[in-house]
Amino acid sequence: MADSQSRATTVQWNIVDDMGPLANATRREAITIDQQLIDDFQRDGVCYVPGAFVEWVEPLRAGLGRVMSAPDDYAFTSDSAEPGEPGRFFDTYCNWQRVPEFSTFALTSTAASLAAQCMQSSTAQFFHEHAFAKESGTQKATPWHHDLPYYCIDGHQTASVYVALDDTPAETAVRFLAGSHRDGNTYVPRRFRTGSDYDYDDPTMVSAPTFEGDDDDARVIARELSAGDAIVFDFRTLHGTTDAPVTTRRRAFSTRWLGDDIRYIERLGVTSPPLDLDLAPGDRMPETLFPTLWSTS
Ligand SMILES: O=C(O)CCC(=O)C(=O)O
Repeated sequence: MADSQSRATTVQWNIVDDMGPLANATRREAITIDQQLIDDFQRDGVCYVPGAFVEWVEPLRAGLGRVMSAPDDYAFTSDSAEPGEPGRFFDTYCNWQRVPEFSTFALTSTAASLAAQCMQSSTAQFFHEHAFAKESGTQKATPWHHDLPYYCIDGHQTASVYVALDDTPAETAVRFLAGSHRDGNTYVPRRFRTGSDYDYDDPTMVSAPTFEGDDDDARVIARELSAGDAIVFDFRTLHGTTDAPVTTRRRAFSTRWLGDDIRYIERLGVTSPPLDLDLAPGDRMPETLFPTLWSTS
């Protein structure tokens, strides 16, 4: 998650009033994954699907490249390496309506089906996309965090489908704390730029732990990735990286999916994205903005 205040202005993210017609006009292929992967996801909060999106690597790189070269033309873009720090740590989200490669991925790839299976949900509703790039030389860690408390939603059936867009050694790949999705804690969102917690005045949240030099911690899962590999993880699973130097550019594209039990919640601080929705706690997220792209019923 980015620090949503790190760029003062942002273009409007929702430029299509109703995504329903596009969702209805497109078809998504199914993927059937081994029960073992679903068991991994349910137990650890994360599973790995090698080679799942190889054909999407080039288009997604192209889309991300345009956003990176003109960030002011896109919504919610951040550079989290401070001036003077080596490399570049860029992220951007909610641009799927502006970047055809991103919307085509959401609307036609197997990601919706993959997410639904991992969540064990009869539906997968698209929430948004989030893309990341660390350039060679970057030493900025991704701070340990989990995603759910950044969002105005709550529930148990969530999945991010994270596609590696470059071959990435385990040392600099995103890593996960196995089982943390079930630890019962809600962790205060953290700024990517400073690693500091948001100023949330929510007594139900606690500060996330960090895992420095975590290679000896058996609970930490970190794997080498090839471009096109997918990681699927629960919004509640703690994840982050060390500050090991990135030796070759590593980019990733993540889509966020909501399952059957997900409902709107009001948070006691700014959310990411900072949505301005006319909803009451307990409402379903509106289909016009967040279309259901997978349904087994
Ligand atoms: O790739 C990374 O370092 C961070 C990824 C992340 O935080 C996410 O997808 O939620």
